Amino acid sequence: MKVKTLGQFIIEKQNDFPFAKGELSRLLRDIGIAAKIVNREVNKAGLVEILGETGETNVQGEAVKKLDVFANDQFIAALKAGGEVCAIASEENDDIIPIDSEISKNAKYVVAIDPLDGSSNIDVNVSVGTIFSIYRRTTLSGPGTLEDFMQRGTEQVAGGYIIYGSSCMMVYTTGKGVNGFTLDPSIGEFCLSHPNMHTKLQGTIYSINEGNYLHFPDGVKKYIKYCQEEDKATNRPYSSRYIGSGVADIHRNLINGGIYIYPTTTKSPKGKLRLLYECNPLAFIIEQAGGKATNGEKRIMELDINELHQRTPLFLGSSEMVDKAMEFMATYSAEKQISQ
Ligand code: P6P
Repeated sequence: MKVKTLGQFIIEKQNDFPFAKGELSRLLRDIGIAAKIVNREVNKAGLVEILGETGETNVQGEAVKKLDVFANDQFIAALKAGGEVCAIASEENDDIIPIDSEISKNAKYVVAIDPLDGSSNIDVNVSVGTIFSIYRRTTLSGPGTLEDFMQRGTEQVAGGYIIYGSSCMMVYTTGKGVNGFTLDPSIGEFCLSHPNMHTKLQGTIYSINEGNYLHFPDGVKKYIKYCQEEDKATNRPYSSRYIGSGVADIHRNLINGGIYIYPTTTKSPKGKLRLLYECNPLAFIIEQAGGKATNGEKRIMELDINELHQRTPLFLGSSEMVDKAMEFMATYSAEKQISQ
């Protein structure tokens, strides 16, 4: 099969956007460059100098791993150097990073990013990922502001993730389907390997941290029991697969079918995953691939956002599985839902 690189694909698809003058193309290319640099270090994570913790904690109160900091620095540097964004929001930074440079003075976009999701898995060699979301700025000029990020997921220009696993893949959408690119280290290029990705309407995998079972909403408890029932006609019991790295679980479910659920728990009464730079981009991708993403009641991409690190429950994956989980939530947990 003729190899098509990410760069060639982006230029080819640029015609999907008649008014595009190449800024988004360059922005996606900048993200790809940072991803290759991060992948190189993730692959060397077994070496002492970048393992272990910095001793700091991030805004989420989580121990920050050196590779977290490295990945954050790489994406911020690449986005600043590319000149296409006027501000960045990162899981690793309490506040937004306004960009006020000569080359970015006409920047039209802002990027929200989780530079290394699942980083607690770094030291045990489990796949980790980067998740990113791109919006058009809503403010008129100058460095971007918090307001530029307070947009619903439906306003996203692009959403994507990079998974640093058995191979390094970049998967993204600009609203015209989902495409996956695998890094070919021999040429240092992401090459189109999964064109026009679609998830199955129905899968047989459910991904959830059942250690929190006691504190799940009743609807989630009932759905888990439904997944575990014997019923050949509906291929149950399903398989439970939970890696603890959301990008890895969601990527597997995107390809094989399945549902990922991170509901409310006592430790995370509003859910654990963040709306801006995890749930919205992942929801954009899964919807474009024929799946669904809700907070247990409402479509993720229609939730109002009013704080940078806002959390939400997440039910994401094959549409018939999300529908079934929603049925149980409506029947058993409606009154407890965090409605927005
Ligand atoms: P728990 C990683 O921290 C993350 O945000 C997701 O990638 C992952 O699925 C989840 O949290 C793991 O959380 O509480 O099950 O360890």
